[in-house]
Amino acid sequence: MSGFDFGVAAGPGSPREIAPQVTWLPHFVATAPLRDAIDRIAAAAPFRHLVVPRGGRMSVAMTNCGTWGWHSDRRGYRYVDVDPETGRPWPAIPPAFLDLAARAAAAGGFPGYVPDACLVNRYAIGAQMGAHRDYDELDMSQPIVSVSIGLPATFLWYGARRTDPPVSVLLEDGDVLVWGGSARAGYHAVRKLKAPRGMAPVTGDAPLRYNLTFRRAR
Ligand code: MD3
Ligand code: FE
Repeated sequence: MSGFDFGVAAGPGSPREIAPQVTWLPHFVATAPLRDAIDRIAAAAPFRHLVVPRGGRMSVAMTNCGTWGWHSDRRGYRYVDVDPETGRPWPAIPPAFLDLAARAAAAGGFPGYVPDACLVNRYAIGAQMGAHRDYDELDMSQPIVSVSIGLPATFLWYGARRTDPPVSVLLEDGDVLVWGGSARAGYHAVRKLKAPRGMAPVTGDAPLRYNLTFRRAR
């Protein structure tokens, strides 16, 4: 099935190139402040399940912050500067997010990163993202920075062909991935989110995973 497995967590502060120009930064950031910021974003631009052009509803709920927000409906995929749900511009990217994205991009070999879009994905138990490529952005030389928050999920990296055996990475709370260059147009997917087991829900936290995906859309 998988070409390689990186299921065992590396220690914090040990960047690892899991494929050419795909850098994994395990436990790069403390996520409690990020969760609070996500709650504020969602208060202004609620999470919603977008419809894909063929009519299906995505299992992942999404919202955005930034000048541009990713949107999908029957007409296609695109970036929009007004939230079609609220009729208002998307909330601004919080300064702490911009700082995090720039520090992570630099650690992955892309200094001077200034994203103008941040897609916020929310996975409940059972949600998944099928194999796809992201190419709605104008300048594909700009990297993407992804920040995982909450429950762990298995991320699959296929690379140039979706039929190749994927590299599998268990993304945990605080992990960051940076993609650029040759990896920017690669196929990737997220496996169906599993319910946590073996521990009582003492924290009162909802069983969710969030992913911040920073992009340069324009
Ligand atoms: C590699 N999100 O929103 S983030 C997405 O965990 C998406 O929610 C996943 O794929 C998630 O499009 C994975 C990592 C990611 C995002 C965009 C990429 C990896 C990428 C674009 C090109 C190459
Ligand atoms: Fe993607």
